[in-house]
Amino acid sequence: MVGQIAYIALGSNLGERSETLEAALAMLDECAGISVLRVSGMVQTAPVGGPDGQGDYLNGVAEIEMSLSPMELLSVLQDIERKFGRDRLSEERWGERTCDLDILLIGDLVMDTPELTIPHPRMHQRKFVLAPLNEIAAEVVHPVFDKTVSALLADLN
Ligand code: A4P
Ligand code: MG
Repeated sequence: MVGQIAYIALGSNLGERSETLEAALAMLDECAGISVLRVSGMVQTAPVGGPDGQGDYLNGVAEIEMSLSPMELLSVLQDIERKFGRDRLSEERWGERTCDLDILLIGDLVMDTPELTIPHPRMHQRKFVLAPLNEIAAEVVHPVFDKTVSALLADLN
C-alpha cells in the first residue's frame, strides 16, 4: 500500500477494556485501505474531565498506514466504535465509553472543519495520549506547534 502514516488514540473505561481495544485494532487492520503498523503498550490512566465516578481508562496509540481520506478514516473509526455499543446521543461529553477512537495525526495534515480537527485539538495537553505516542513516534513532529512528540511530552511534565 502506498499510503499516509496516521496515529490513532484508543481509549476504553467500560467493560472488558483490554479485549475491546485488541478487537478494535483487529477490526481496523481488517479494513480495506488500512494497515496497523505498530501499537504502543496500553496504560491505565485516571479519567480526565467528565462526570465524577467513572472508572480508569486503558489508553494506547496505534500507527497505521492508510489510503483513505481523513473523513473516510473518521467514518471507519465511528463504525468500529458503534460495534462496541457506543451511542453518542445518550453519552455525556467526556463520559465513560466502551471504545473511543480518535485521530491524532495524519502525516503533516492540518485541517479544521466542524466534523474533524487534525491534529486532535487536545492531544498536546494529554499525558494519556502523549506517553503512548512517545513510545512509537517520539520524533514525529506536530505540524501546528512544530515540536516533536517527545518535546510536547517534556513540556507537560
Ligand atoms: N472530531 C473532531 N476531530 C476529531 C478527531 N481528530 N478524531 C469530532 C476523532 N473525532 C474528531 O467525538 C466527538 C466528535 O468529534 C466526533 O463526532 C467527530 O466528528 P466523540 O468520540 O463522539 O466524543 P468524545 O471523544 O467524547 O469527545 P471529545 O471532545 O473528542 O473527547 P476527548 O477530548 O477525546 O476526550 N481521560 C482518560 N484518562 N483517557 C481518555 O481516553 N478521553 C476523554 C475524551 C476524556 N477523558 C479521558 C479520555
Ligand atoms: Mg472520540
